[in-house]
Amino acid sequence: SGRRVAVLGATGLVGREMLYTLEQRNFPVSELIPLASPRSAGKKVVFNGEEITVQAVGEDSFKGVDIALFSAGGKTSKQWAPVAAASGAVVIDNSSAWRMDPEVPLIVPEINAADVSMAKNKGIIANPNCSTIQAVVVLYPLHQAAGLKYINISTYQSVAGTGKAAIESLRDGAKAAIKGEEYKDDVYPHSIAFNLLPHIGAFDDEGISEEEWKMVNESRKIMHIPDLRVSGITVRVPIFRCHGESVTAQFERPLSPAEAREILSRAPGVVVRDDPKNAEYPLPVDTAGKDDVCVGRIRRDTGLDNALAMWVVGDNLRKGAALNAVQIAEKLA
Ligand code: A2P
Ligand code: 11C
Repeated sequence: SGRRVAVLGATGLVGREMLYTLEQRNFPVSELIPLASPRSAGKKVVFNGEEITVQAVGEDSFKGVDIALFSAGGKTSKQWAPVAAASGAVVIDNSSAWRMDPEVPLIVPEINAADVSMAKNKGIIANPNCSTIQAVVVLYPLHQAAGLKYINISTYQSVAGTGKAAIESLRDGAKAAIKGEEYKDDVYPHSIAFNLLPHIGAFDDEGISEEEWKMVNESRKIMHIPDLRVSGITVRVPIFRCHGESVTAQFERPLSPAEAREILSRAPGVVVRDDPKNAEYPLPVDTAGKDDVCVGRIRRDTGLDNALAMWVVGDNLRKGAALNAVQIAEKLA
């Protein structure tokens, strides 16, 4: 027994993390089929101690596949998810291509696992954006207690969210900057080393970025709060892995920091680290490689009624991508 699992994008940062997560959680895999672009055909990946050859994705790649995990970008997903679904596979797609399709469920298992039944229409389940996932995992239990009215989020996002090429950009850009040399970044519009880029995804005519719209639309869809007010800014920062978020949340009813801490200490997928006087708060270096989203600095918002402010750090490749996708697969299996 076990499932035939294809991973499209198996050579990428998230794809590799998907293989590792399947292994680590003992997902019942009878056959693993690593897929990528023709550039990677013939490369090897290691899964459960076995070397497996990467294949270029094609029309026949999904024959007999039960579950197809996709993380190869939106365009690739638009092209291949319908092919995989027509072959009988359930696609769990990490790109933004299908998330807002009303026939496609957008799942964070701790919040809306029941929505997977919607997948019967298209055979596609969408995995949310990394920065959305880590915010809603923390916000939803507080919503259940006090009713969310408004959220404002500023993100501090690592280069891992951009993919493997961006890891080199940060490393090479930092080396060049330390030597005082010019560096021409070919991933970002400016060098990311020792810099902050308030620019994630393309801007619309109002000057709002794609990543900022994902925070708005995906949060509403996952938590089933269609009229939730959401604002913020998304920023790329020069760290390799994990996203940080400054989150302000206003509620219908009063909620004290102590109550929020208590609720979050029982919330699935969340760990509270909140003793600022002893310099204890969520840090990317501690959260990298961890499953749980870490929240701390929980405090009264000094400007709004019935509002809390907090600091949230999550591993964007794990809960933000691969782990959440594998948790969805576990719900199916
Ligand atoms: P490849 O390594 O062959 O380019 P990352 O997000 O870390 O940059 O990784 C992106 C992943 O998506 C890689 O596995 C990459 O494969 C894959 N990919 C990118 N474009 C395509 C495509 N057109 N068809 C199939 N896989 C693709
Ligand atoms: C980033 N959040 O950190 C993006 C990466 O919609 O899945 C993921 C883009 C997406 O750049």
